[in-house]
Amino acid sequence: MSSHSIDSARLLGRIRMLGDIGRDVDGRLSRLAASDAEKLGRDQFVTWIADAGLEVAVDRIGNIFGIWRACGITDEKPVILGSHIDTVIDAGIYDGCYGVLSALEVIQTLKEDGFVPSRPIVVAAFTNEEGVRYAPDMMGSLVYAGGLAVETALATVGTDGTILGGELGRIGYAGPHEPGFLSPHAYIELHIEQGPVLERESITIGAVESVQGISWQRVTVEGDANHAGTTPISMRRDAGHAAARVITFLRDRAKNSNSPTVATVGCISFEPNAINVIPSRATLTVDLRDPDEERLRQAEAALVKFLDAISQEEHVEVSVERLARFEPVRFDQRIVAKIEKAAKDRGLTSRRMTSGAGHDAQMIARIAPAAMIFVPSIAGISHNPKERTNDEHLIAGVNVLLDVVGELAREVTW
Ligand code: HGY
Ligand code: MN
Ligand code: MN
Repeated sequence: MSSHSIDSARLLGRIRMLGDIGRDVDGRLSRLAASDAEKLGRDQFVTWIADAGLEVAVDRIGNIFGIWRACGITDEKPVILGSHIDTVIDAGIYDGCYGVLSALEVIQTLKEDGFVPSRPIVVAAFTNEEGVRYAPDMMGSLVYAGGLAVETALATVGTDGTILGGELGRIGYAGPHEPGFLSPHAYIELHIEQGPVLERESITIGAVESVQGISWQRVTVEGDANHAGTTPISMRRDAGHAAARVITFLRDRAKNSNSPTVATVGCISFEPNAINVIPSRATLTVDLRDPDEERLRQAEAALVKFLDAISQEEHVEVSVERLARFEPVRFDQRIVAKIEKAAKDRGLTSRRMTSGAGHDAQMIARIAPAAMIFVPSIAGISHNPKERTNDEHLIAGVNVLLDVVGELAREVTW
């Protein structure tokens, strides 16, 4: 257990302060990637890392890094810790931001306490983890890990018709560094669980050993607009009704699957979207997830089959666009064990678990040993302004992060 201890008031104050940055006129927190609201959050984070005496670096996809090269160490691979500060729409204040600000707090504490690492220690805030404005999600870390060409990512068209590269340039975060310019010795991410498991089992620390697979698609159903009053049901090519059948099919299949498969239709729109016009077009997003790759493939295949059937029965055309596809990821068991030991040394309960949510760690795991630390979410709520974690758990998580990072940063390359 480290002899250092973080400045809890500084950390909790920053979480709350960042949580107030970028709210809309209704007070909702919607700091979407590369938006004006997110620029305000980015600027505040850069100020904090610069004030902490870290070297600020931004790469071409807008990932922000605060680099501590103690004693001028440059040739050793760094320990990188971080997460993201972009949010979903009407978000809570902990998702991503807790991990980034805790990472900064750990580095600042170690630096202030005169800790002497054998390698640089770096805080990272990855661009567009949420994928709400530009798909796929975890985009900045995916590009950083070499899973998506930076030019392709920069050319991504957003749900609002903007181009990511143009937006990053407009907000001043189209940085000079090539993604991947720092090759990590290890990567570790602290995050709220965003689900009900830890709270339900009264466990404080999640030693996350894997992340489930994710499949995102956009489905477009084309029918015929027609009069809501004069058109007999038998003559309709109703894109809205066909879309509704897709939603209930996905939910019923997941519910009856006796497996952890989950399915969500988070976005839907009708055209022309008028009360007395049969929808000519319905556009919906499908988010399928499963910890098992084979079951995830089966879920995708079942959807294809259902869409074929729907197009026959409802006399509509259906097209599908792939938005994201990530297989399940296993983290580095050596680091997971360090997390469990750090929790135990601090007298904290812990359990191994799979992450239901996607995270930047699953991308960085492609290029370095990586793992995650979870703390409980009250009532398992997240992606919702009611997202909460109590201060005692927030601090417990950062202390475990501090201990694990202290160990990883002392490791010499053998
Ligand atoms: O979609 C996710 O799981 C993450 O919040 N981007
Ligand atoms: Mn997150
Ligand atoms: Mn999220």
